[in-house]
Amino acid sequence: MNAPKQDQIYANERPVQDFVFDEKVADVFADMINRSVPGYATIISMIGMLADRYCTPGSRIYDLGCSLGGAALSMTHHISHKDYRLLAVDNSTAMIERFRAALDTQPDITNVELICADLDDIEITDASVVVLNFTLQFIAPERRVGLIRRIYEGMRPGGILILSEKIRFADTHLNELLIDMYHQFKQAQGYSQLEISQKRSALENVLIPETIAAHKQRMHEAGFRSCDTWFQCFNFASMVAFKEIP
Ligand code: GEK
Repeated sequence: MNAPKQDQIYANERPVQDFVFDEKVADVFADMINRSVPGYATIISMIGMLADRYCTPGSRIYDLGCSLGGAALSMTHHISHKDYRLLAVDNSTAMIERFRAALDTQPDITNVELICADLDDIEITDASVVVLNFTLQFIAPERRVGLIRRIYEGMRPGGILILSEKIRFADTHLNELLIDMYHQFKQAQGYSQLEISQKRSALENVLIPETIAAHKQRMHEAGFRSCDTWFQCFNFASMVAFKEIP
């Protein structure tokens, strides 16, 4: 396989504009997310393992905000049976087109459906596994509770929701420390100070992080009784919530 194209979007000085998932971003996204999210490869692989454990026969699996299909493809590779449908949704045409092209090279995968739509406009039903891998952070905060509720309602009892997010910390000192450590991580991945600061400005109004406590409370309000963090590195975490069997 060819090495992914290197992300140089913020390498040169440019006017501040809100970050969007356009052609330019989609083109370098594999490199961008791997060098920008500590533990991304581990999270992707573990999502596959979790899905294998929880995907029940005849159910649906959702990858919401699928981008190029990292989580979706990991799930298809890990789940030991084929009796499920995977719906991968993203509202970026550029992402869905590239994911579709990648799927076309894997004709043995026949149970994946790609949907180019806003998460507000899709129906969630009969789901045993739902994945929001670094997507909820891009949804306006006031729309988040409605989405988590719809996911809960659309899930089979015994199913799981996996929610990965960039997080913030209530303690100011800890928050600053972990952001700083994150920036050190990005530098170690080859990003310059200019790239780090320009990307940070572009994401300022677009990616709104919350505390783990806020996520847990929202999940609880939506109906999930069991929810906790299964992965964390600096200010990035992944949680799993379980829909109880009555
Ligand atoms: C991965 N999960 O590689 N409706 C649909 N899609 C949306 C919406 C929305 N309202 N808002 C944002 N997106 C992936 C990575 S990236 C995370 C997810 C990141 C989509 C957006 O187009 C983008 O593809 C994705 O959510 C977020 O496992 O870039 O940090």
